[in-house]
Amino acid sequence: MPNLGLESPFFSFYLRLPEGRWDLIERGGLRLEETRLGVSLRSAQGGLRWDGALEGAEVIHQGRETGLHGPVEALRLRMVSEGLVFSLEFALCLEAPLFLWRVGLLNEAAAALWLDSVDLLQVGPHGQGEPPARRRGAARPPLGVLRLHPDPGDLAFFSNGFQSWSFAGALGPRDRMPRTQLGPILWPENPDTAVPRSRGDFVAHMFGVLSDRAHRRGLLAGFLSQRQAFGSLRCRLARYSPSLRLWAHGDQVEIRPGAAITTDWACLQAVDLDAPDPIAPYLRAVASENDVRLRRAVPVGWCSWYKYMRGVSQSAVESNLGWAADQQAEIPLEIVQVDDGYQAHDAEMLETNDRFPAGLPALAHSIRARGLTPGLWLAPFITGPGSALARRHAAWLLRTRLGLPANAGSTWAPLSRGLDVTHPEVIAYTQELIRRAVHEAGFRYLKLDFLYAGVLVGRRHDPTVTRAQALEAILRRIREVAGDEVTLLGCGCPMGSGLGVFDAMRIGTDVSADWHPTYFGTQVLFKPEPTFPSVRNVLRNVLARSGMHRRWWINDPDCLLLRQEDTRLTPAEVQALATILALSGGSLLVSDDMPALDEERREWLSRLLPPLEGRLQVLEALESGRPPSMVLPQAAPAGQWWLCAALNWDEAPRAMSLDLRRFGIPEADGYRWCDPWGQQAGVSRSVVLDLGRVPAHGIALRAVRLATLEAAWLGDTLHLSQGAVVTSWEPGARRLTAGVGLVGRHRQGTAWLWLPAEPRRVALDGAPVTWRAIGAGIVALDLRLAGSSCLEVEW
Ligand code: 9PG
Repeated sequence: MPNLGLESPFFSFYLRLPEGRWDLIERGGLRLEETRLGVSLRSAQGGLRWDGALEGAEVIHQGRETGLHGPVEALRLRMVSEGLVFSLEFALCLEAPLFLWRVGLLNEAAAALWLDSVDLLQVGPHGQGEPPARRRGAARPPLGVLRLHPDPGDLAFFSNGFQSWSFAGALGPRDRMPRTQLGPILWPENPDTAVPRSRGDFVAHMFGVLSDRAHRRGLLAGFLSQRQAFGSLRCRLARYSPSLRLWAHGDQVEIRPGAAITTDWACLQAVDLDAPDPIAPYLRAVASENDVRLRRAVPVGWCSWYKYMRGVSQSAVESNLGWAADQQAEIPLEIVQVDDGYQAHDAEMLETNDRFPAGLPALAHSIRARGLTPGLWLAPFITGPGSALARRHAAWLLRTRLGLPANAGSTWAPLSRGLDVTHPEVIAYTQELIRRAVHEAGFRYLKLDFLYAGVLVGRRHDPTVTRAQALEAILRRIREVAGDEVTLLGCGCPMGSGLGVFDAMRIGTDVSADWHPTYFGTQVLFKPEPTFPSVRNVLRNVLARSGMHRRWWINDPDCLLLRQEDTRLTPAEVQALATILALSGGSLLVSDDMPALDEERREWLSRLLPPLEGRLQVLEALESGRPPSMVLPQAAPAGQWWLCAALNWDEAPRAMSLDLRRFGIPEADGYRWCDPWGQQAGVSRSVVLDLGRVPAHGIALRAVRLATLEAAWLGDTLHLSQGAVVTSWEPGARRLTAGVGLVGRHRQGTAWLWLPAEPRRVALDGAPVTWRAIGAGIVALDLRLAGSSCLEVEW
């Protein structure tokens, strides 16, 4: 059989026969050559490995077709070998720089097989990564080459972590894979993937991006879904011969005679590092593959955890509820979410302890009675080792092959245990828990936490499903029972498993009132921890995973802490947290003792509501572990503008500037800017805005607009968007008429306008407005808004 090929406007693909190795050549210069597949299995007799060779394979189909990912050129082959039928599918998308492929396996033999892993991609000198080849001492044939550029430059790898709390970010050749020093005390990462220890040697889960920072090119490798198997990557950076392995975890799943398994689609995307949204083709393909529907508004509210922790009480919830209800006109929080700590004991999640004398249904009712949405935390798959549940239902605990309960980490309780989510009684218990929380107690927002505890490595009641399949099945049941009207938030959840199920997903570790990880007042040992609660770790993940927002779900960056007492955060750090959470557009839950907040922090919160529209673009997210620059483009009646921010990750103040060309802002004769935190506005002829000294861990925010000859809104202290309060804008030659206000809200503050001439009259709903000229055509207005008003300016 001759070699087979596929062509798209982006790639050429060649499958070399009979070796089964393949090449992918991109028009922009990226090349993968002699890449190979492989499957590792076990039979009762011992290990088996198919190395991807396609002797005797037949082509089932070759041609153009249209599916979920638009028109593709597709190729399907089938090969039979010793009772196993391997099927291979390759597809080149014609409208996006995507290459997709997957491997199927049908057991036509008389005996069962157990799946170790399916390698979708092995390339480079270390392409095989792990054993088994090495374990058995087999000779390792040279594997192909991966080149991002003919003369490779400075490489970096972006690693997406396994679950919500895991590290996500970019790493360079001198870095080591971030790992916890707290060992098994912390939650287990994807438990059957070792974390490499040498420099430039990394793992990622679901997807990762290898890039060449000098030539601004990258390669994304990953999976479009995590329904069939968890997928991982291992990447070793070496300038001339980086290695990449992409595999699907088989979890030793049993493939009985007649049974089949097909991997999720693997995917490669060519990446332009300078594009405004460099991995959008992949992120969109994942959303369509998983039938993601964004049907909910961004959650906004209050959460009990970071103020009260396990000591939360009904009276604490009621006092914050009372505050939220009373403040609606200024601070419209919607959700009041009770977190961990209400339970009597861990066998009966919905039975409350004596700090909640009225019980959950009454509490949910009182929240609804005040016009807010009741929310509840539940951790359905984790339990303590001595819990009543563990004692009563020993068979529900997932066990290792040695019969010992699998370790879920000492996170929720010391030596936590995970449940076997394939056990019919566990499924029934979970459904009942959700049914009661939603349909009996009346909660409309559920935070489902510690979900990784459902995918520990062990022997399951149903040995024929992978960990990913087991989690997918139970999460779908949860959604069915909860119904479509309930907002579900995934937390501590393997990222891909939440797709199509959760409305919102936690995308980072827990926040805390410290910039760096701190434990009992010390940073010794804890400071470098990559996933320990801290603002630094939260912000790193928020920036790394911003592209998922409003594509995969609503990103939940974790809570905002505004308190001015009982915190180690400086005002600049609180402002950085507040600004980035708001710019991220994700869920906005505040977790303080609200009645105790001072006026300044209350005012900060009111500026963040309602949440901002759009998706934050983080300029160096794929190439720097501490990306400083971000932009949120805005378009509204007040025109088009850009919210540009620079974060100072350093421990000391630093002079910073914004080169507007890098933020996707067109070149113009001049720019106008507003600094809402610093309460200043100005004009600039230069395309580089000087930000002055940004405090340690502080942020500088500028709303930037192109200079025109028409009257323009430059920004305000009313809403962080710097323009969402403008509902209509009609500038004329001598006068301006504008609608301003936020529905149902009282707001008072300053707005900065640029006007062609000094105003003769400024009025709000006919009443005069105080204003002052601050130079360069800019006037500052003092506005007091109640709902919608009409602003008139004449000059
Ligand atoms: C309630 C909390 C909050 C929080 C969740 C989750 O590794 N750990 O020890 C660890 C403990 C707690 C934790 C995350 C990790 O927090 O993210 O918002 O709901 O549970 O117990």
